Amino acid sequence: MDIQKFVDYVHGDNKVEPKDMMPDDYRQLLVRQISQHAHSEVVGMLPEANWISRAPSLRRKMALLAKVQDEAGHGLYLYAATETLGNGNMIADRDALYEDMLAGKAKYSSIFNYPTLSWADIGAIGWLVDGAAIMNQVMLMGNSYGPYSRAMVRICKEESFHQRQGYEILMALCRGTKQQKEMAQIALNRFWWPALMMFGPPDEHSSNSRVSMNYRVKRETNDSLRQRFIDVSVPQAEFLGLRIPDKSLKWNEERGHYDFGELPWSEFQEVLKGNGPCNKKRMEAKRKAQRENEWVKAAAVAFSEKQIKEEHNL
Ligand code: BYC
Repeated sequence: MDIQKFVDYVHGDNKVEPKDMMPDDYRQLLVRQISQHAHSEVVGMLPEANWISRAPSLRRKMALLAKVQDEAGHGLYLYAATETLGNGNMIADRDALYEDMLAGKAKYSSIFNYPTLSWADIGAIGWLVDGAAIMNQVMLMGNSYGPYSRAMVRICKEESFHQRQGYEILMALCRGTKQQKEMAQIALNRFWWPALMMFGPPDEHSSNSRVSMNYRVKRETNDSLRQRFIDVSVPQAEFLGLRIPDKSLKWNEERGHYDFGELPWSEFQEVLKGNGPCNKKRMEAKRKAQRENEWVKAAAVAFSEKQIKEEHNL
Protein backbone atom coordinates (compact mmCIF):
# COMPACT_ATOMS: atom_id res chain seq x y z
CA MET A 1 0.00 0.00 0.00
CA ASP A 2 1.21 3.53 -0.84
CA ILE A 3 1.66 5.06 2.64
CA GLN A 4 2.35 8.58 1.36
CA LYS A 5 -0.92 8.53 -0.59
CA PHE A 6 -2.75 7.47 2.59
CA VAL A 7 -1.06 10.24 4.61
CA ASP A 8 -2.00 12.82 1.94
CA TYR A 9 -5.56 11.49 1.99
CA VAL A 10 -5.96 11.93 5.76
CA HIS A 11 -4.23 15.31 5.70
CA GLY A 12 -6.84 16.43 3.16
CA ASP A 13 -9.37 15.98 6.02
CA ASN A 14 -10.83 12.84 4.47
CA LYS A 15 -12.17 10.06 6.68
CA VAL A 16 -11.03 6.45 6.64
CA GLU A 17 -13.88 3.94 6.96
CA PRO A 18 -13.75 0.34 8.29
CA LYS A 19 -13.59 -1.44 4.91
CA ASP A 20 -10.97 0.94 3.44
CA MET A 21 -7.36 -0.09 2.96
CA MET A 22 -5.20 1.25 5.77
CA PRO A 23 -1.61 0.77 6.95
CA ASP A 24 -1.15 -1.90 9.64
CA ASP A 25 0.43 0.53 12.10
CA TYR A 26 -2.53 2.92 11.66
CA ARG A 27 -4.93 0.08 12.50
CA GLN A 28 -2.77 -0.93 15.45
CA LEU A 29 -2.52 2.63 16.79
CA LEU A 30 -6.28 3.04 16.62
CA VAL A 31 -7.04 -0.28 18.33
CA ARG A 32 -4.64 0.68 21.14
CA GLN A 33 -5.96 4.21 21.61
CA ILE A 34 -9.69 3.64 21.13
CA SER A 35 -9.74 0.57 23.37
CA GLN A 36 -7.77 2.43 26.06
CA HIS A 37 -10.25 5.23 25.72
CA ALA A 38 -13.16 2.76 26.14
CA HIS A 39 -11.50 1.21 29.21
CA SER A 40 -11.10 4.70 30.68
CA GLU A 41 -14.80 5.36 30.28
CA VAL A 42 -15.87 2.20 32.08
CA VAL A 43 -13.24 2.34 34.83
CA GLY A 44 -14.07 6.04 35.16
CA MET A 45 -17.54 5.08 36.34
CA LEU A 46 -16.13 3.72 39.61
CA PRO A 47 -14.85 6.84 41.44
CA GLU A 48 -18.13 8.68 40.84
CA ALA A 49 -20.40 5.69 41.44
CA ASN A 50 -18.87 5.74 44.93
CA TRP A 51 -20.97 8.84 45.66
CA ILE A 52 -24.34 7.99 44.06
CA SER A 53 -25.80 6.63 47.29
CA ARG A 54 -24.36 9.57 49.26
CA ALA A 55 -25.31 12.46 46.96
CA PRO A 56 -26.59 15.35 49.12
CA SER A 57 -30.02 15.67 47.44
CA LEU A 58 -32.37 13.85 45.09
CA ARG A 59 -31.52 16.32 42.29
CA ARG A 60 -27.78 15.74 42.70
CA LYS A 61 -28.31 11.99 42.83
CA MET A 62 -30.31 11.99 39.59
CA ALA A 63 -27.70 14.08 37.77
CA LEU A 64 -24.81 11.91 38.98
CA LEU A 65 -26.64 8.70 38.14
CA ALA A 66 -27.30 9.99 34.61
CA LYS A 67 -23.66 11.02 34.22
CA VAL A 68 -22.31 7.65 35.32
CA GLN A 69 -24.73 5.91 32.94
CA ASP A 70 -23.50 8.18 30.13
CA GLU A 71 -19.94 6.97 30.76
CA ALA A 72 -21.08 3.36 30.26
CA GLY A 73 -22.63 4.46 26.96
CA HIS A 74 -19.36 6.12 25.91
CA GLY A 75 -17.57 2.85 26.64
CA LEU A 76 -20.06 1.04 24.41
CA TYR A 77 -19.66 3.40 21.43
CA LEU A 78 -15.89 3.18 21.76
CA TYR A 79 -15.73 -0.62 22.04
CA ALA A 80 -18.02 -0.77 18.99
CA ALA A 81 -15.71 1.62 17.10
CA THR A 82 -12.70 -0.53 18.05
CA GLU A 83 -14.39 -3.70 16.84
CA THR A 84 -14.70 -2.23 13.32
CA LEU A 85 -10.89 -2.49 13.10
CA GLY A 86 -10.60 -6.24 13.65
CA ASN A 87 -9.27 -8.36 10.78
CA GLY A 88 -7.31 -11.60 10.29
CA ASN A 89 -4.17 -10.03 11.75
CA MET A 90 -5.64 -7.77 14.39
CA ILE A 91 -7.81 -8.86 17.30
CA ALA A 92 -10.20 -6.06 18.21
CA ASP A 93 -12.82 -8.18 19.88
CA ARG A 94 -14.35 -6.40 22.86
CA ASP A 95 -14.08 -9.33 25.29
CA ALA A 96 -10.42 -9.91 24.41
CA LEU A 97 -9.56 -6.22 24.78
CA TYR A 98 -11.36 -6.03 28.09
CA GLU A 99 -9.49 -9.11 29.35
CA ASP A 100 -6.22 -7.36 28.42
CA MET A 101 -7.19 -4.49 30.69
CA LEU A 102 -8.16 -6.79 33.56
CA ALA A 103 -4.84 -8.59 33.15
CA GLY A 104 -2.96 -5.26 33.35
CA LYS A 105 -1.79 -5.50 29.71
CA ALA A 106 -3.83 -2.54 28.46
CA LYS A 107 -3.87 0.92 29.96
CA TYR A 108 -6.72 3.20 30.99
CA SER A 109 -6.51 6.84 32.04
CA SER A 110 -4.29 7.46 35.06
CA ILE A 111 -6.85 9.83 36.61
CA PHE A 112 -9.22 7.04 37.62
CA ASN A 113 -6.67 5.61 40.03
CA TYR A 114 -7.29 8.44 42.49
CA PRO A 115 -9.89 8.16 45.27
CA THR A 116 -13.03 10.26 45.70
CA LEU A 117 -12.91 11.19 49.37
CA SER A 118 -15.60 13.88 49.61
CA TRP A 119 -18.63 15.18 47.72
CA ALA A 120 -16.47 18.08 46.48
CA ASP A 121 -14.38 15.52 44.57
CA ILE A 122 -17.42 14.82 42.41
CA GLY A 123 -17.51 18.53 41.55
CA ALA A 124 -13.77 18.55 40.84
CA ILE A 125 -14.05 15.49 38.59
CA GLY A 126 -16.85 17.04 36.53
CA TRP A 127 -15.07 20.38 36.23
CA LEU A 128 -11.48 19.23 35.74
CA VAL A 129 -11.56 15.61 34.59
CA ASP A 130 -14.46 15.97 32.19
CA GLY A 131 -13.08 19.40 31.26
CA ALA A 132 -9.70 17.90 30.34
CA ALA A 133 -11.42 15.04 28.53
CA ILE A 134 -13.46 17.52 26.45
CA MET A 135 -10.35 19.51 25.54
CA ASN A 136 -8.77 16.34 24.20
CA GLN A 137 -11.92 14.95 22.62
CA VAL A 138 -12.89 18.10 20.73
CA MET A 139 -9.53 17.67 18.99
CA LEU A 140 -10.31 13.98 18.44
CA MET A 141 -13.63 14.83 16.71
CA GLY A 142 -11.42 15.77 13.77
CA ASN A 143 -9.44 12.51 13.81
CA SER A 144 -9.11 10.61 10.55
CA TYR A 145 -10.96 7.40 11.46
CA GLY A 146 -14.69 7.82 10.72
CA PRO A 147 -16.23 5.65 13.49
CA TYR A 148 -13.95 7.15 16.19
CA SER A 149 -14.52 10.68 15.01
CA ARG A 150 -18.32 10.23 14.96
CA ALA A 151 -18.32 8.64 18.42
CA MET A 152 -16.43 11.72 19.65
CA VAL A 153 -19.11 14.12 18.40
CA ARG A 154 -21.78 12.46 20.53
CA ILE A 155 -19.49 11.95 23.51
CA CYS A 156 -18.44 15.62 23.54
CA LYS A 157 -22.07 16.75 23.69
CA GLU A 158 -22.64 14.61 26.76
CA GLU A 159 -19.31 15.55 28.36
CA SER A 160 -20.17 19.23 28.26
CA PHE A 161 -23.22 18.51 30.46
CA HIS A 162 -20.91 16.55 32.79
CA GLN A 163 -18.49 19.41 33.02
CA ARG A 164 -21.25 21.85 33.89
CA GLN A 165 -22.76 19.63 36.55
CA GLY A 166 -19.32 19.39 38.21
CA TYR A 167 -18.72 23.12 38.07
CA GLU A 168 -22.20 23.80 39.44
CA ILE A 169 -21.52 21.49 42.42
CA LEU A 170 -18.40 23.53 43.16
CA MET A 171 -20.27 26.84 42.74
CA ALA A 172 -22.78 25.70 45.37
CA LEU A 173 -19.98 24.64 47.75
CA CYS A 174 -17.98 27.82 47.19
CA ARG A 175 -21.02 29.97 47.95
CA GLY A 176 -21.85 27.86 50.99
CA THR A 177 -20.25 27.68 54.43
CA LYS A 178 -16.54 28.17 55.16
CA GLN A 179 -16.18 24.40 55.60
CA GLN A 180 -17.85 23.71 52.25
CA LYS A 181 -15.51 26.12 50.48
CA GLU A 182 -12.54 24.47 52.18
CA MET A 183 -13.75 21.09 50.99
CA ALA A 184 -13.84 22.46 47.41
CA GLN A 185 -10.29 23.84 47.77
CA ILE A 186 -9.00 20.50 49.07
CA ALA A 187 -10.62 18.69 46.12
CA LEU A 188 -8.97 21.14 43.69
CA ASN A 189 -5.61 20.65 45.44
CA ARG A 190 -5.85 16.88 45.00
CA PHE A 191 -7.21 16.79 41.44
CA TRP A 192 -5.31 19.64 39.76
CA TRP A 193 -2.04 17.86 38.98
CA PRO A 194 -3.58 14.45 38.15
CA ALA A 195 -5.98 16.23 35.75
CA LEU A 196 -3.04 17.92 33.97
CA MET A 197 -1.38 14.52 33.58
CA MET A 198 -4.42 13.15 31.73
CA PHE A 199 -2.97 14.78 28.59
CA GLY A 200 -0.07 12.35 28.65
CA PRO A 201 3.69 12.76 29.03
CA PRO A 202 5.54 15.87 27.80
CA ASP A 203 5.89 15.94 24.01
CA GLU A 204 9.55 14.92 24.08
CA HIS A 205 8.58 11.68 25.89
CA SER A 206 5.41 10.96 23.95
CA SER A 207 6.33 7.80 22.03
CA ASN A 208 3.17 7.71 19.90
CA SER A 209 2.66 11.38 19.01
CA ARG A 210 4.79 11.52 15.87
CA VAL A 211 3.01 8.61 14.14
CA SER A 212 -0.34 9.67 15.53
CA MET A 213 -0.01 13.23 14.20
CA ASN A 214 1.22 11.94 10.85
CA TYR A 215 -1.92 9.79 10.54
CA ARG A 216 -4.15 12.57 11.84
CA VAL A 217 -5.37 10.59 14.81
CA LYS A 218 -3.99 13.26 17.08
CA ARG A 219 -4.17 16.77 15.65
CA GLU A 220 -2.52 18.53 18.56
CA THR A 221 0.24 17.53 20.93
CA ASN A 222 -0.08 16.62 24.62
CA ASP A 223 1.66 19.82 25.73
CA SER A 224 -0.38 22.17 23.58
CA LEU A 225 -3.69 20.75 24.85
CA ARG A 226 -2.41 20.84 28.45
CA GLN A 227 -1.49 24.50 28.06
CA ARG A 228 -4.91 25.36 26.64
CA PHE A 229 -6.60 23.54 29.51
CA ILE A 230 -4.58 25.51 32.07
CA ASP A 231 -5.36 28.79 30.29
CA VAL A 232 -9.12 28.19 30.42
CA SER A 233 -9.19 26.68 33.92
CA VAL A 234 -7.40 29.47 35.80
CA PRO A 235 -10.16 32.08 35.31
CA GLN A 236 -12.75 29.42 36.15
CA ALA A 237 -10.96 28.78 39.47
CA GLU A 238 -10.80 32.54 40.09
CA PHE A 239 -14.55 32.82 39.50
CA LEU A 240 -15.08 30.15 42.16
CA GLY A 241 -12.73 32.00 44.51
CA LEU A 242 -10.39 28.98 44.64
CA ARG A 243 -6.60 28.97 44.44
CA ILE A 244 -4.77 26.75 41.92
CA PRO A 245 -2.18 24.79 43.95
CA ASP A 246 0.82 25.91 41.87
CA LYS A 247 3.18 28.59 43.19
CA SER A 248 4.78 28.96 39.75
CA LEU A 249 1.50 29.74 38.01
CA LYS A 250 1.79 33.17 36.41
CA TRP A 251 0.39 34.89 33.34
CA ASN A 252 3.12 35.37 30.73
CA GLU A 253 2.24 38.42 28.66
CA GLU A 254 4.83 37.62 26.00
CA ARG A 255 3.67 34.04 25.42
CA GLY A 256 0.00 34.89 25.90
CA HIS A 257 -0.27 31.84 28.19
CA TYR A 258 0.11 30.89 31.84
CA ASP A 259 3.51 29.62 32.94
CA PHE A 260 3.17 26.72 35.33
CA GLY A 261 5.23 24.48 37.61
CA GLU A 262 6.77 21.09 36.96
CA LEU A 263 4.23 18.25 36.97
CA PRO A 264 4.84 15.28 39.33
CA TRP A 265 5.93 12.95 36.51
CA SER A 266 7.37 10.29 38.80
CA GLU A 267 3.89 9.91 40.32
CA PHE A 268 2.46 9.56 36.79
CA GLN A 269 4.94 6.77 36.01
CA GLU A 270 4.06 4.96 39.23
CA VAL A 271 0.33 5.18 38.46
CA LEU A 272 0.99 3.77 34.96
CA LYS A 273 2.95 0.89 36.50
CA GLY A 274 -0.10 -0.01 38.61
CA ASN A 275 1.10 1.60 41.84
CA GLY A 276 -1.36 4.49 42.08
CA PRO A 277 -3.59 4.94 45.14
CA CYS A 278 -6.48 2.90 43.68
CA ASN A 279 -5.14 0.80 40.75
CA LYS A 280 -5.60 -2.50 42.56
CA LYS A 281 -8.98 -1.56 43.96
CA ARG A 282 -10.27 -0.51 40.50
CA MET A 283 -9.21 -3.75 38.82
CA GLU A 284 -10.58 -5.85 41.69
CA ALA A 285 -13.95 -4.10 41.34
CA LYS A 286 -14.02 -4.79 37.59
CA ARG A 287 -12.97 -8.45 38.01
CA LYS A 288 -15.62 -8.94 40.68
CA ALA A 289 -18.28 -7.43 38.40
CA GLN A 290 -17.08 -9.67 35.56
CA ARG A 291 -17.44 -12.80 37.74
CA GLU A 292 -20.75 -11.86 39.32
CA ASN A 293 -22.38 -10.79 36.08
CA GLU A 294 -21.27 -13.75 34.02
CA TRP A 295 -24.75 -15.26 34.32
CA VAL A 296 -26.35 -12.15 32.74
CA LYS A 297 -24.24 -12.58 29.60
CA ALA A 298 -24.87 -16.33 29.54
CA ALA A 299 -28.64 -15.75 29.86
CA ALA A 300 -28.64 -13.14 27.06
CA VAL A 301 -26.70 -15.46 24.74
CA ALA A 302 -28.95 -18.44 25.57
CA PHE A 303 -32.06 -16.32 24.90
CA SER A 304 -30.79 -15.01 21.56
CA GLU A 305 -29.78 -18.53 20.47
CA LYS A 306 -33.26 -19.79 21.38
CA GLN A 307 -34.85 -16.96 19.35
CA ILE A 308 -32.67 -17.68 16.30
CA LYS A 309 -33.58 -21.38 16.46
CA GLU A 310 -37.29 -20.57 16.70
CA GLU A 311 -37.15 -18.05 13.85
CA HIS A 312 -35.44 -20.52 11.55
CA ASN A 313 -37.34 -23.63 12.72
CA LEU A 314 -34.08 -25.33 13.71
N1 BYC B 1 -3.10 7.63 31.54
O1 BYC B 1 2.82 8.51 23.44
P1 BYC B 1 1.79 9.04 24.38
C1 BYC B 1 -13.48 10.43 30.59
C2 BYC B 1 0.32 6.34 27.98
S1 BYC B 1 -12.42 9.22 30.04
C3 BYC B 1 -2.62 6.40 31.22
O2 BYC B 1 1.65 10.50 24.48
P2 BYC B 1 -0.77 8.81 23.07
C4 BYC B 1 -14.28 10.21 31.78
C5 BYC B 1 0.02 6.10 26.51
O3 BYC B 1 -1.09 5.23 26.36
C6 BYC B 1 -11.50 10.00 28.76
N2 BYC B 1 -1.73 6.20 30.23
O4 BYC B 1 0.40 8.34 24.04
C7 BYC B 1 -14.76 8.94 32.04
C8 BYC B 1 1.34 5.51 26.03
O5 BYC B 1 1.44 4.14 26.42
P3 BYC B 1 1.23 2.93 25.36
C9 BYC B 1 -10.16 9.45 28.60
C10 BYC B 1 -1.35 7.28 29.54
O6 BYC B 1 -1.75 7.70 22.97
C11 BYC B 1 -15.46 8.70 33.20
C12 BYC B 1 2.35 6.25 26.87
O7 BYC B 1 1.68 6.74 28.02
N3 BYC B 1 -9.65 10.04 27.38
O8 BYC B 1 -13.53 11.42 29.99
O9 BYC B 1 -0.25 9.38 21.81
C13 BYC B 1 -15.71 9.73 34.11
C14 BYC B 1 3.01 7.40 26.11
O10 BYC B 1 2.05 8.44 25.83
C15 BYC B 1 -1.82 8.56 29.80
C16 BYC B 1 -8.95 9.33 26.46
O11 BYC B 1 -8.68 8.18 26.63
C17 BYC B 1 -2.72 8.72 30.85
N4 BYC B 1 -3.23 9.92 31.21
O12 BYC B 1 -1.44 10.04 23.87
C18 BYC B 1 -15.26 11.01 33.81
C19 BYC B 1 -8.57 10.08 25.20
N5 BYC B 1 -1.25 9.42 28.94
O13 BYC B 1 -0.23 2.94 24.99
C20 BYC B 1 -14.56 11.25 32.63
C21 BYC B 1 -8.01 9.21 24.12
C22 BYC B 1 -0.43 8.70 28.17
O14 BYC B 1 2.10 3.24 24.16
N6 BYC B 1 -6.60 9.05 24.23
N7 BYC B 1 -0.48 7.42 28.53
O15 BYC B 1 1.62 1.70 26.13
C23 BYC B 1 -5.68 9.97 23.83
O16 BYC B 1 -6.04 11.03 23.35
C24 BYC B 1 -4.24 9.62 23.92
O17 BYC B 1 -4.14 8.21 24.06
C25 BYC B 1 -3.50 10.33 25.10
C26 BYC B 1 -2.05 9.84 25.13
C27 BYC B 1 -3.51 11.82 24.90
C28 BYC B 1 -4.15 9.98 26.44
